[in-house]
Amino acid sequence: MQQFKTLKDLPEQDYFTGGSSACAGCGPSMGLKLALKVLGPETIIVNASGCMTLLPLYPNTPLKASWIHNAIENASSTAAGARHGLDMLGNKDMNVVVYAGDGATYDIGLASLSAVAAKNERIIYICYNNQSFGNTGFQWSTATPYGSETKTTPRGKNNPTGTTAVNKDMVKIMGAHRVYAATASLAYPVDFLNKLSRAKERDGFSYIELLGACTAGWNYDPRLTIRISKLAVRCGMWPMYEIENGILTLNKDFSELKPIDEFLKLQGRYRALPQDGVDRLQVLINEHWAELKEYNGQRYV
Ligand SMILES: Cc1ncc(C[n+]2csc(CCOP(=O)(O)OP(=O)(O)O)c2C)c(N)n1
Ligand code: SF4
Ligand SMILES: [Mg+2]
Repeated sequence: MQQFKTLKDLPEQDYFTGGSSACAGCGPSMGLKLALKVLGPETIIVNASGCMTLLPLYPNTPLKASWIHNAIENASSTAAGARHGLDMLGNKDMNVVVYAGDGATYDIGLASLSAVAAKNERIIYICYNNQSFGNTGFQWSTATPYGSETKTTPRGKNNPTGTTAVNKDMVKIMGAHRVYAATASLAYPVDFLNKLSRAKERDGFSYIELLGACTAGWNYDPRLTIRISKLAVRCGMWPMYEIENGILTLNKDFSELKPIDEFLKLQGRYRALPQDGVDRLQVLINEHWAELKEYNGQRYV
């Protein structure tokens, strides 16, 4: 298994080159660029409709790997079909990777994802989570965090909180499918690549969820993508952990979390969140962090 220790170990070769139509500083694009460094050109990327769908538009593509775009509902089923076809041809080496957003993963494509994970198909599923239905104008998804403002959960006189629902715990749900499930961050590329490298070697389904900072939807300066990604981890908004055979391992442990305010204040989607909303969000984060610390190294699901 290919193992990376420092940033210097990251392959120089890029399979995601110039000519992308995504926003400057787009986190999900950076994620795909990194992922292809370890997956390589012998990869079929199965994409569910979302922002990334606009990367390859015939006859142009910034990608040096194969790409299948399909409906939001069924990226997982398409990937399973591709895997079976390759297996029948005796091609075990080609990677089949789903690259889908949170709306496609948590919401519209959840049924097919669950079925394919339950069958433990040999697929790597990467959910790039920008915490909204981004491509259609930043609407609420079940991955949207409490207190964040979206087009369909706007702040107003009657609802100063914006999003009042608490986001779904998708990594736990996938861990409960008894597959490999992990979080990843653009601020920790070595960890992300090692998780992918491991997933590549596994004889079964792997689910990796990457926090995909979204400059347009989260409303921040594009230069801050990595800083915001790092703060998400340090503030406990995006804990780094993995679940394998139901056992939880915390990959980045901190004796103390930074206050969530440090993450919030850089983004327009939290502007005007009242203090009681910030406090409630901090409680939710602390509870989740305490749960992860408690189960670290033990059966979690
Ligand atoms: C069944 C269905 N409903 C709605 C749409 C319209 N649609 C296209 S992209 C998109 C957003 C998908 O959100 P997400 O999966 O989070 O990806 P992102 O746009 O954030 O990259 C939606 C709703 C669609 N293509 N199919
Ligand atoms: S809207 Fe967000 S996810 Fe979509 S291309 Fe722009 S930065 Fe990337
Ligand atoms: Mg999204």
